[in-house]
Amino acid sequence: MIVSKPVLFSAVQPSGNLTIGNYIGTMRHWSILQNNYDCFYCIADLHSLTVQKKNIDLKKSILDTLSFYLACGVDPKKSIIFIQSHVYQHTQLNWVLNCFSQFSELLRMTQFKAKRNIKNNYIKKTSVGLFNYPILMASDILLYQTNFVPVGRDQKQHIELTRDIANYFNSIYGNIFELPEPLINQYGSKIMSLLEPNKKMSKSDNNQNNVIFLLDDMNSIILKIKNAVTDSQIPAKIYYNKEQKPGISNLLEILSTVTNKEISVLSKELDGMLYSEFKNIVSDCLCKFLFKLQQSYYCYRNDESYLNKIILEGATQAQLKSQKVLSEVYYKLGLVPFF
Ligand code: AQP
Repeated sequence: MIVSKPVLFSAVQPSGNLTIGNYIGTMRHWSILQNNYDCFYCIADLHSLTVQKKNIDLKKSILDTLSFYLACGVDPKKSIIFIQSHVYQHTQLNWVLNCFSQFSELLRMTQFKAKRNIKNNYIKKTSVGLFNYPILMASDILLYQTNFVPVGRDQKQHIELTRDIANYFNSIYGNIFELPEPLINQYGSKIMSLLEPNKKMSKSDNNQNNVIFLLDDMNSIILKIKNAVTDSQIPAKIYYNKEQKPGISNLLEILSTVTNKEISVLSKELDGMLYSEFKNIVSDCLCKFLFKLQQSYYCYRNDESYLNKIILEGATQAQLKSQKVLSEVYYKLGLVPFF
């Protein structure tokens, strides 16, 4: 008897250079998860159109993102890796789900409220796409009968919305969609900006010193960590408490990921150290970790024919899987099948 594995879907928008936040919040888990789940790893290129940025080479950014997926250990023999715009079913289901989503619910989305206020690096307009992108995200997830979605904490509300939309559709047409659950880790699910540790670290931050990019050179990493905001507690103490010590806690979460050590273990090891000594350890470990990741990244990035092969195979497999669900949805809606 073949026992099917639970389905897992995850995606990153190629909306700029990937950050250590994207890695810690989601991508670091992907290689392990692919052993126990049927994984769909999507490059959400259509999502990155929602906020139009100056100076972004989308094609390059898509291939960069794919190369990082591979460098993080995603294996195309175990997982389906694809580009969202290559699987037309996403935008087709998107339209249907638009018609089953509540305007008032979308108005509550905190990411929309936050992003519409960011101006400097963007063309100063709020697109309809930015407003309804959570519905495209719901389509991405529901098309594969997804059970689990590993995400950073900022995306939790969008998964709840996805469940609401699926529930509403199911209540009318029967149990068509699986209801997805978010997978959110206790630590690292919201890596904060280095200079403003109360704000999420984001690829599109105007201040690059707020962000560790996965492709940062070693000198920049050392400088950025050295300048990271901590606190003025006397005597200085290194321990984890996100409310009282957001800067130190953020650095601890980063250190924990790159050393693969529990925060409780690190707190004991670092007890009594000066903040400057602690920062040296963080930048040293981070540099070693990112240097290795970057080496692997460049091996893939320099082989575009291999990347194109993966893109083609991934799209073919994802189209096959998603068409089944889309056809069922169209059938339930009473649309005439196209032969
Ligand atoms: N700072 C973060 N800490 C933990 N997880 C994070 N994620 C993003 N930033 C952090 C998670 O990474 C996944 C992919 O994110 P995305 O690129 O699709 O969208 P985003 O959340 O809008 O990411 P950014 O970096 O903030 O991009 P921009 O600046 O373009 O909006 C998601 O699971 C996300 O939670």
